[in-house]
Amino acid sequence: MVNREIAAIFMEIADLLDLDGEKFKPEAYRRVARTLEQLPEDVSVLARDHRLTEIPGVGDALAKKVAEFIATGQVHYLEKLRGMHPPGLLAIMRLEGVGPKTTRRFNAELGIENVDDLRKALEDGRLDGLRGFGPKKIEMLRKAIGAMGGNRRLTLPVAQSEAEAVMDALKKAGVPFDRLSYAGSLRRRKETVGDIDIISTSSDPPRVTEAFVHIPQVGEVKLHGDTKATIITTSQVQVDLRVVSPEAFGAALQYFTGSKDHNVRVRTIAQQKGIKVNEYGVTREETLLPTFTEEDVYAAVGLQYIPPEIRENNGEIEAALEGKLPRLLAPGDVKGELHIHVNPDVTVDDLKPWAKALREAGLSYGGFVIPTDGSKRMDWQGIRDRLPRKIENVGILVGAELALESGVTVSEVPLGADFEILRLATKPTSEPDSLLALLKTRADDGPRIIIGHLDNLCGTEGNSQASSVVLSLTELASTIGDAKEKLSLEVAVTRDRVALESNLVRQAVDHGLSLVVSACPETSEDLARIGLASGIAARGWARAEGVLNAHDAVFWQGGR
Ligand code: DGT
Ligand code: CA
Ligand code: CA
Repeated sequence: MVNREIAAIFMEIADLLDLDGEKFKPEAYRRVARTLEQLPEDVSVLARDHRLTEIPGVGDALAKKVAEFIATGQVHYLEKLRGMHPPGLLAIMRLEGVGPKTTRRFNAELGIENVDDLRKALEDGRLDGLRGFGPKKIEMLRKAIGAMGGNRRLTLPVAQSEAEAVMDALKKAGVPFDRLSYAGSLRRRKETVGDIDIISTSSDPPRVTEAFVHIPQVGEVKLHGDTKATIITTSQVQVDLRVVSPEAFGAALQYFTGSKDHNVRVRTIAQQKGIKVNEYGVTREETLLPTFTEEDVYAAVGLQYIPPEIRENNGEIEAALEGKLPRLLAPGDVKGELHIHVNPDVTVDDLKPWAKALREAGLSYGGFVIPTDGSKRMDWQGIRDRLPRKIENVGILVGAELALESGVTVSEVPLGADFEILRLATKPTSEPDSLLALLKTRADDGPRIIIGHLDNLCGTEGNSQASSVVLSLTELASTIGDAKEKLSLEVAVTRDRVALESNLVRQAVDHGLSLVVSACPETSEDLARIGLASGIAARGWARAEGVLNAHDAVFWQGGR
């Protein structure tokens, strides 16, 4: 769905118009952008049916731009606006406490074109004499720049969409390469990512790096060589690119996927066998062996293939040496999404576009969840009976979502719903014991329970923040006993965050608790994030067997 892409374009147009000092236009673009982000319908369908102007806030002029993007993948107006300003100015304008006016002044009075220029001007004291720039304002600026540079890490979903955008741009640049993959912590599906690493193969590496430093996302070029390059994008994300020959792709991908600790172990094991492993390949008896794939690397060292998600030197090497690695959950194992929010008055027509999107995402059922605060009795059976069990072969489940904001006094169980999501939104004020008792009662009497937002409650056992830990997974698993068969923990990746960290996932897996992986989608496009959620689960060594929505719905739905 292109809605999100067009929304991003309108947001950028709004920012650029702000920079021009336009008064009302920017807000008009932003409003439409927000509408587009929430719109359940695909705008390309609306464009085809000449219904674009039915979107609130969209007149002929905006409709034309939407249609232009759908037809050409570009909006000329945006290109024109971009051409009128140095590309680094937007990043300055987005700094805390800096608006369009100040940005224009930096540019006009001091010739500042990007954040780096601004940093230097601060260091040189060139801002000190500037009208309206007292020590307080300068300190604020220093902080804002400090917060964006250096140790800022991205969350996994944000890094993934940055990487996809960069790789798409590179593909569109029309240079000769055949393989293109991200590596590093992003490929390991780490919850936070420092920088993005990309590996590609080509018969003409300099042409690839040349194209790379000219993609539209480039804010700054840090390094530009024949086989490697580093850019900082306009949204301040570092991207490293390496170009290697096809017969070195496996070794390079393995090396740059890391982790460093994992690589050190692999190399040591290789050395003991008289084999050398590095980013250029595998060398045995002075001969460089081709490694077209990572499988070639692990096979040469005598290790079972190890999936990227668990390459952390956390037991995976030992298991692989013995050939005892479990088959971990893969994105293709997931059969349903169980966390799609709807209103209590949801109709079949509301569900139809979702059924289509689920099918197109390769899923066979969807869980439609109605949030409640437990204060009002809801006719769950009535809602269930009102909606079909299937729409064109896609299973329709109805879920009740209860947010336990404070205290755990809710006794009502949502009989009639297919499942319940208990969102432990904030730390309950009551004791862990009563929370466990509540879970047990609900698991005994009600439908299957999925616990969301567990991070607020649990911590890694023995960690330094133990005082903030309300309950441990060990306690949870042992206290609820057999009821744990009807309880699953949600591993969710939303637009900007990961809701159950993989170290907790691994504890849950060790305790025999089952999981649910979810993208918490707001639009059909968001369903792609299930791949990230399943990556986090795999990082916690989850197998398909232990993931509820990697099973057909009938497997677990009947048991209430
Ligand atoms: P990040 O970016 O901080 O989230 O973490 P990574 O793991 O992506 O780290 P990065 O980008 O510094 O390097 C990518 C991979 O390259 C890393 O996982 C392993 C490999 N690598 C980088 N530097 C070294 C090194 O000094 N020794 C070894 N063995 N591997 C390295
Ligand atoms: Ca990295
Ligand atoms: Ca890197």
